[in-house]
Amino acid sequence: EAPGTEQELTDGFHLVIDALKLNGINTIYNVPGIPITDLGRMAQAAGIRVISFRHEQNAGYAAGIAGFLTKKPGVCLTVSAPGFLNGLTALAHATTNCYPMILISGSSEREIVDLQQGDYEEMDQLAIAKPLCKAAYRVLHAQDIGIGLARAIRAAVSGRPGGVYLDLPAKLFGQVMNADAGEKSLVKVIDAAPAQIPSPASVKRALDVLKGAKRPLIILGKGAAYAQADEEIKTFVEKSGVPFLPMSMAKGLLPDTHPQCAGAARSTVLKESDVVMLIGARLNWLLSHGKGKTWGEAPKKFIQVDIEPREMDSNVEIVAPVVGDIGSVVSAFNQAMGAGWTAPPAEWTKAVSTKREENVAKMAPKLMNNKSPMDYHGALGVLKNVIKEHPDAILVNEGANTLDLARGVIDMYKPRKRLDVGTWGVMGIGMGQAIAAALETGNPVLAVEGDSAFGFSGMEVETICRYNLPICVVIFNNDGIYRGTDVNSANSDPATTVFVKGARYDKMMEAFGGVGVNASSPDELKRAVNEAMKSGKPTLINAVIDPAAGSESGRIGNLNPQSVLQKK
Ligand code: OXT
Ligand code: ADP
Ligand code: MG
Repeated sequence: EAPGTEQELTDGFHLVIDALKLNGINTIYNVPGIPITDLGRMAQAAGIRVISFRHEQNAGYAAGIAGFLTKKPGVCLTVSAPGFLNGLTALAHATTNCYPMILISGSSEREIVDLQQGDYEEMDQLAIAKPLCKAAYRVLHAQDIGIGLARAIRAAVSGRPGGVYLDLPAKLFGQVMNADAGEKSLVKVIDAAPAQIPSPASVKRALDVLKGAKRPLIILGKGAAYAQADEEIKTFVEKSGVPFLPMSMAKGLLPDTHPQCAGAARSTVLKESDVVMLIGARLNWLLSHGKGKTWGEAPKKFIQVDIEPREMDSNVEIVAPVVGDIGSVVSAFNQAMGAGWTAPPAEWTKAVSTKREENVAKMAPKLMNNKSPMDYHGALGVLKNVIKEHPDAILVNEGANTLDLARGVIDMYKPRKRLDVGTWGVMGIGMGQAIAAALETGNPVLAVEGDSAFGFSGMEVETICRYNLPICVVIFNNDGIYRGTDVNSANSDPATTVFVKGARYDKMMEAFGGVGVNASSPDELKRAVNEAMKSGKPTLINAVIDPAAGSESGRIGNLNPQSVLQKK
């Protein structure tokens, strides 16, 4: 070959990395291995943050919550078959929760997989992923990498956000092409999540229904938190004068201490309201499907704001559906309301605030108790003050009693600061979400974890130490699931819901160089958490909770099926 005629080349590895960077994706959550080890190395060398986890499910939960926090798809990268399946739970979770996420998985060669000839980690991953996510694509040729990633990004963030699977067979990475042609093949996605403007008629209809209400209620869901339309939402709620009820991950959109917040009067407002406006919240099990005892006798009219048209009438009739993105819809509300909006009847707003003050006052003394071992309220009283003093800290929360009681006790003050188990009530989101929250926001993280919940992702404390993240994990250690007191009288096996008594989870953190503390009283807990917030060092506090303090399934014990044969 004559000098000067050599072609500059690129390959599949570099095209994937260039395509990610072109679209502003600067973090990958992964577990390395064949065939994606070098992809991770090269991505890191190219300036992408590649965060390596100990299990793909945790990397996937990290990617999903990164999507929720940033409105950009969080990317999880896994190896074939088993790694893919480990990541798939998180992809399905992201889809269920409407978080934008892309699971990129290496895969085996099509020729062998399709003839089922037993390739290394053989599996028809695309077919398996398809029913569990919003969209699934495979790229077979290097020149299609740009388009493939563009489709994945757009599918993840446009309309109702969700999880997307992108299948990259091992052979693709080594495919070579001309570098210029490669660069030209990349696609920068323009306006990936276009504004979806509501029809003026739907806006008017919704406001007319709200205006006619005697006992109106606004329910804010995690879609409203996701939308990042914080100012518009605050303006709308305050202008309307309507009491608002935040779903758990919408807490803090307006402070829980806001005079219109009805969080502490939940059952009252659900029962007594006559018009309910849902903003980015679904009438699923968490809202008792919009009917039954929870919603009381009085007839209800529902207004629903959602980007997904098919969400309307999913459980009950929606008299005023408003389809659009929450930012556009709520600004349209604000404009259409004008100056002449009258607040709801004082009788109603007064009744709500009275109920709320009653409930808050009833809880207050419990939060001050100084028992040792602690009960939930004694321990949570301490953590409530920590968040009050550090309103920018992100609270990650999972468990049963640990989840339900922390949700009620710990007030949130700012949007998107409470991250929890979401729509499925899944255990295992803890460490993955804590890691992504710390990395994506730079804020300190307080992870409040049931001892069972923590076990699903506990090995990631090594990851927390490795990246030296400002995460303080508090384990509510009551020796088991719901309680540590169950006894099996049939044989010498422990009861199914109990763990080793008096376990010392703090030692796990010490094993990797972090700070471990055993706290058996509220005072000890307070000292340890304050120290962690001050130092920013990876910390794990084993908070010793009375094993008898919890109740079966926390606040949702009613969902357990009962055997008629069971002897009492
Ligand atoms: O109005 P009323 O009077 O009703 O009062 C309400 C509020 O007004 C009031 N309130 C307040 N009062 C005073 N002050 C303030 N600030 C205040 N705020 C509120 O309090 C009450 C209650 O309010 P709340 O909470 O808003 O209302 P409520 O009625 O509870 O709301 C209903 C729901 C449904 C919206 C709510 O309960 C909710 O969001 N629930 C989510 C529940 C959930 O998702 N749970 C997790 C799943 S449980 C189970 O499945 C578990 N597993 C199985 C498993 C899972 N999940 N995943 C996987 C992968 N494998 C297995 C397991 C293994 S939990 C679990 C482990 C459990 O053990 P741990 O050791 O981890 O945890 P511990 O239990 O601690 O041992
Ligand atoms: P929660 O559990 O807090 O009640 P859900 O996850 O049930 O919340 O509901 C979130 C809803 O928000 C979904 O129906 C989703 O389609 C919707 N949503 C998400 N993002 C937006 C957005 N930007 N604009 C409008 N609706 C949105
Ligand atoms: Mg427990």
